[in-house]
Amino acid sequence: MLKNHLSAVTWLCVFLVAFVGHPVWLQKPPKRKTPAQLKAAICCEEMKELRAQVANLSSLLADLSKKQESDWVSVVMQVMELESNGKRMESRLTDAESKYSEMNNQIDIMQLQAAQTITQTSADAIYDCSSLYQKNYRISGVYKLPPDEFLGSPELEVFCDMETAGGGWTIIQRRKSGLVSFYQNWKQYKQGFGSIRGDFWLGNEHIHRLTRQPTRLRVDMEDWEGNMRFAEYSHFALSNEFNSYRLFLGNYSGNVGKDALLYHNNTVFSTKDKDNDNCLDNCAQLRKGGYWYNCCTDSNLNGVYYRLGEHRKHLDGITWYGWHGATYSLKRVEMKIRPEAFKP
Ligand SMILES: [Ca+2]
Repeated sequence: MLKNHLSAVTWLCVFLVAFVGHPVWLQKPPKRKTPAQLKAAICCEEMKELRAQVANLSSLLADLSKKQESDWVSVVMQVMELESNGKRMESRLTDAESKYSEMNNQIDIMQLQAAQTITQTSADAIYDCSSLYQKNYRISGVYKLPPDEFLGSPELEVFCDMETAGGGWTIIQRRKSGLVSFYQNWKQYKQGFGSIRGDFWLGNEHIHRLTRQPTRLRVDMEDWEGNMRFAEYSHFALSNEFNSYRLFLGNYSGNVGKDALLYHNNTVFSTKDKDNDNCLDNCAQLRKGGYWYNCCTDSNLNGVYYRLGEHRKHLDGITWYGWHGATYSLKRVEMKIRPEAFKP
């Protein structure tokens, strides 16, 4: 019985101790969280925060990825554009290159043409009838030679014989009609006179200029019976006026008998107003012409034109002593020149 009693007391004590020691038990327990609970709460908040952050990040990532995507697209677009620009540039470059090459080609052609022009001006310039012949002018007649800029001489009208002995002859004297007097003064003989299609003297100044290059002379003659003869000289030149248009002749060839110009070789020109001959007489006045008088003549190609029947009276006719003698005046004479180097 005691044992039960003790046990009851013990329980009572425990109860009391517990009750006194912990009066709070009787109170309403405060809403305090345990550390674990706190920890859990903090975690949750952190989690929430983290989740929010993750969500934010995800959205950012999505944004970013969207942006990246759009950026990528724009990059791709830009690359494509660049590529097409590159292609365009390349094609422009090709165009430019082809244009450049075309221009270069044109420049080459122009340079070639310029070179050819220079060659033409030096080699193919028109000096006389032989130049015209080489340029395929093959019909005898009147031509105009361009002015000589070097000498300052004007344009010159000439008559070209493109047929006789290969052609290319510039005629310096003609007697055929008798309509022009050859009894002229120094000045007239210097500059020339007469009619280019009829009787004329080309002019000592022009003849001098034309014979600055090695030149041949040919004299074609016809008598009143219709016989034709010629004399040719492998070299022919006239000095300048200061040297009184002195005559220089090379080797004779031809079919007109005796060479009747040899006697006049190395003599100077005389006219009625300028006696440069080798005689006490005035040969020009005696022979009524202008010529390279010696003392006085073995030929007188610039003498007086006499028609058939008149020519035996005087010694001043158009004579070639080696053929018909001193008193026979010829019907027709032509003196013509061309370069020694001319090849028909
Ligand atoms: Ca004299």
